[in-house]
Amino acid sequence: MDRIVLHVDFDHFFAQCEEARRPELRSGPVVVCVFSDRGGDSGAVATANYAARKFGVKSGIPISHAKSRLHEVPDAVFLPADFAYYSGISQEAMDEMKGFADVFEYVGKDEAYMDVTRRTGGDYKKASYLAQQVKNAVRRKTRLTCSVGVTPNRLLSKIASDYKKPDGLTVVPPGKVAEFLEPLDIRDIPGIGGKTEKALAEMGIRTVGQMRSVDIFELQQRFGRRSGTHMHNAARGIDDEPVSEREPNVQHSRIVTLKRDSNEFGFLAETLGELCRDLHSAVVKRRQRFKSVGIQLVQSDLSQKTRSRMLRSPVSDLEVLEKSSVQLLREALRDQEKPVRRLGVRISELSEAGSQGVMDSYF
Ligand code: DCP
Ligand code: CA
Ligand code: CA
Repeated sequence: MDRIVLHVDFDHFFAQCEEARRPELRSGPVVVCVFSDRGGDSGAVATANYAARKFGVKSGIPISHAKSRLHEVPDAVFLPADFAYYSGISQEAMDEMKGFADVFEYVGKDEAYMDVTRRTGGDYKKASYLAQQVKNAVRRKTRLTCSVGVTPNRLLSKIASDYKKPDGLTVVPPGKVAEFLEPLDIRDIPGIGGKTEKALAEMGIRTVGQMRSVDIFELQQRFGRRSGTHMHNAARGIDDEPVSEREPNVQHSRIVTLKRDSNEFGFLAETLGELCRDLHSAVVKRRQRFKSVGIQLVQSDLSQKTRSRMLRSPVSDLEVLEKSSVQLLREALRDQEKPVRRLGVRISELSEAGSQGVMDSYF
């Protein structure tokens, strides 16, 4: 049976949440800003609606640039990000979506993968009807539009959900994969960044179709074994990674804005230590253990970098938390160019500390 995977991504998420509670904003440019606590217009744009994007306003640019780009537009509004409100909307939407999936994988506040193979019997007609139902349900509940990709795997669905935005529905059955990928820009493949794009351009490669014609050994030689293989497979739409059950909120985290932007290991490690101690006290209070540790770096343009690792067994020790997160920080900083603005630590795969503790120490 053909596998069918949906990727759902909400359109201009933060901005659309703002439009949902103030529909009169819909007609003009809306820019959602994360003001830094350094005062004035310092800070970056989290996202903007499509009316604002027409003026070149997009995620990551400084707020001051956005303001000057929209200088002549009288009805443009700049709003501070209201994360708690967006989380609430996200949760409502995700709860609706879950009911339509065999396996539901929460990826982040505005996106999720859904395996629907079993309930559609591998039938793409049924799957595209189901995807439309998902869109309708999300819209009815939250007034939000989303874009959906329906394809044989995660990679292709991620590309497909981005293919037609906003309010898109892109269905690519197995027989149409090559035709769909051929003309796409290599930047449409998740994981291909500016550096790789430049190197490929030097080889005369701009489209996925062109990349497909490059020998796998040449790709591996130029980009390393892992990336080369990924590029080779991506150009053919190959991705065997299963959708795996994952729900939001089975984690605890702490995040702070640093006193100054920095990519100095010592300074960041010190802050991370404080975050770990704070986080750890919450775990102790709830008598929990964790099996996964992750860190999050928000860079000066608000782009994010995350690293995580699975521990051998669930623990509740502060030492393990500190040691693993500092190790992850070291890894994350290895090729770090931009300064870091916010730093966070997260634990997940939580379990109760009480019940199993004795068994574990016994074994
Ligand atoms: N975000 C952010 N800073 C960034 C990128 C994103 O704060 N540099 C936040 C705001 C976005 C949300 O994450 O609304 C989701 O990011 P997406 O990349 O999915 O972008 P949008 O949903 O805003 O737009 P699109 O319609 O292109 O998906
Ligand atoms: Ca989105
Ligand atoms: Ca997204």
